Amino acid sequence: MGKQSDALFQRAQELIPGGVNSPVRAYRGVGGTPLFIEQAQGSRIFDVDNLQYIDCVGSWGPMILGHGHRYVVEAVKKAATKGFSFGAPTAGEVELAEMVVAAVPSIEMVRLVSSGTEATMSALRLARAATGRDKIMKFDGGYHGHVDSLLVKAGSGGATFNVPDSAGVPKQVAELTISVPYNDLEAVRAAMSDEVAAIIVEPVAGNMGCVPPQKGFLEGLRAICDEFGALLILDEVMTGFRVAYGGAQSLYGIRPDITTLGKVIGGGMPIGAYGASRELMKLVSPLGPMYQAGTLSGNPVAVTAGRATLSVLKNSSIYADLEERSSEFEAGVRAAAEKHGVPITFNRVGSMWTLFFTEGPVVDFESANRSNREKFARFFHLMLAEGVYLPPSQLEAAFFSAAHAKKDIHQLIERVDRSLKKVAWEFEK
Ligand code: KE4
Repeated sequence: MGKQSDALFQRAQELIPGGVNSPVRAYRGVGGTPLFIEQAQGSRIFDVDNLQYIDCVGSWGPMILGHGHRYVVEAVKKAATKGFSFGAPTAGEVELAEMVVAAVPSIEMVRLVSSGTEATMSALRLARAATGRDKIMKFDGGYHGHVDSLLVKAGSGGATFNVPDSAGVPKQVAELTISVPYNDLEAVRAAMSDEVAAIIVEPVAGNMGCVPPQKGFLEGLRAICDEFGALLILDEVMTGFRVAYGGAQSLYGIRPDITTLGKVIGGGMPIGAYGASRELMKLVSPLGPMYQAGTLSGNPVAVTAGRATLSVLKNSSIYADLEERSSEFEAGVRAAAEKHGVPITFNRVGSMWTLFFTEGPVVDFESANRSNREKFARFFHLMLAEGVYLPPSQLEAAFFSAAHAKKDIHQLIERVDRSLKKVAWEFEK
């Protein structure tokens, strides 16, 4: 794409596996050289060759306000001058905890960590400590971070690279994880037992592409967990404060036992969190026997970014605006696909969405995998050339932010139209 990105990628590949610090960034799912990003502002991202793109990745979810939101930047600048890290409690952590507890009714107590992976890893340990059971149930194509127990039939990069079961996970550990198809309550019931400590689920799947829960699915998981004495973990790292201020659980009216959070609550800085009832969280050290710790947990600068982000989101019209613009975009994409005769499925919840190159419906990992990845890869590069930065994998969700103005949406629809016209010409003739 650009000379500087090419040169940097050459250097990076000598020093960092795949030249990236997270696999999906390497464009293995779409081919070509990843863009190296120099800066971003609002809905736009700029690469090191100073080429500009409308950003539909938003750092994989965190940047719901758009890049460089003035209030957040000023708050972080101020916090940084007071000190980066103390390894001691700070008032900001109490305030962020109060905001999370106030926003998510199922959370009475919360522990801050530094990534979504740490959050889900801790949530599993808490569920096992609380139930005394070892088995975990997850869903094919579900991705919950790179936790050993959860790198079984994993989505996101695992699925993109066709390595859903990671090397290096001991067989004895992997055998404790049961994975069944998403949206399939019969399969859950058939695989369920009183050895299962918890079912962990993305309440809206985002790591096999965006796959919403079918009617009754989440309610069914709640009932099955209650019947078998297992805990329900809603992994809201992606959906928390994204699909609604109270997360997917507030949207669908589901009360989990444990919730994991990340991304938006850090506003782009490294934060994760897990929360539950007071009774469950009293098991967590130093109160109880379940150990979890972190040098930078509750980092004051990261926490400031999160607090500032949530305070802008709270009581704002942002979610309504995101819904309106995202649905306008969806209508435009559907019309363009229809006009050019390209079979697609468009799944969306709020401002998280995926355009699948398959007739659909896409309701689980198997149907998501029926997508034509070659078409997606071509579409990805056509859109990149049009100045649109999409997630470099068919099996990832895309995101809009509050900074995506109506004009951005209109430009995006025009660019999708031109790109789908070319895809039609190249694949559908
Ligand atoms: P992190 O450890 O990457 O902060 O969070 C892991 C995680 C947990 N749960 C859900 C539902 C997630 O979506 C994620 C991370 N999402 C991916 C995007 N598919 C992060 C992008 C990446 O791996 O580079």
